[in-house]
Amino acid sequence: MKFVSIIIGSKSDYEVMSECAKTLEKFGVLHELIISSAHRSPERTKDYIVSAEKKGAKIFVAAAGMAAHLAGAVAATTTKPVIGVPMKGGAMDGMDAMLSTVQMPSGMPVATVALGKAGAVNAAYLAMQILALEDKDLEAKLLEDRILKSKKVESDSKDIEVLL
Ligand code: RP5
Repeated sequence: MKFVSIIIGSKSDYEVMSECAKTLEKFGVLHELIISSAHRSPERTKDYIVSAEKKGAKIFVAAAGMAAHLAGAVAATTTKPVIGVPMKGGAMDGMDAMLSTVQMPSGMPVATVALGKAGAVNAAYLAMQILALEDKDLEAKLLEDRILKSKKVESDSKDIEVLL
């Protein structure tokens, strides 16, 4: 069983990160989601990653805010791809989380996506694009999704466009 593992640093990250889970569900991609923190529950985080890999986790999505070390801690524990989602909030409204997530040392990558809901959704898409390298059905679904997006741009424009 292959699946995407989503780890969120706090219950307060759930509303945003449920968008990641919903996007995976829309494409029929299995996922797990747990709360575990790099700071508040480091042992739980490490134990979960080891057990998730044994069960078939192919990609990890890690979301945290403020001094966001969760994605980096996940990357330290696995060689599977890690996608980091910085959460908005706190005194710096996510700038701290974005820099903490993206600025990994050489050789320890975290593919960092945008802050907030756009990042949550893009984490799901990026995870699926990686899985689609070896899954033709999923690749076809992603291509169909691109076509629908392109058609929506055209129909939205038709409603309001002004052309000479
Ligand atoms: C981070 O601190 C969490 O990922 C969350 O985004 C932020 C605030 O956590 P709570 O105080 O709301 O639990 O570790």
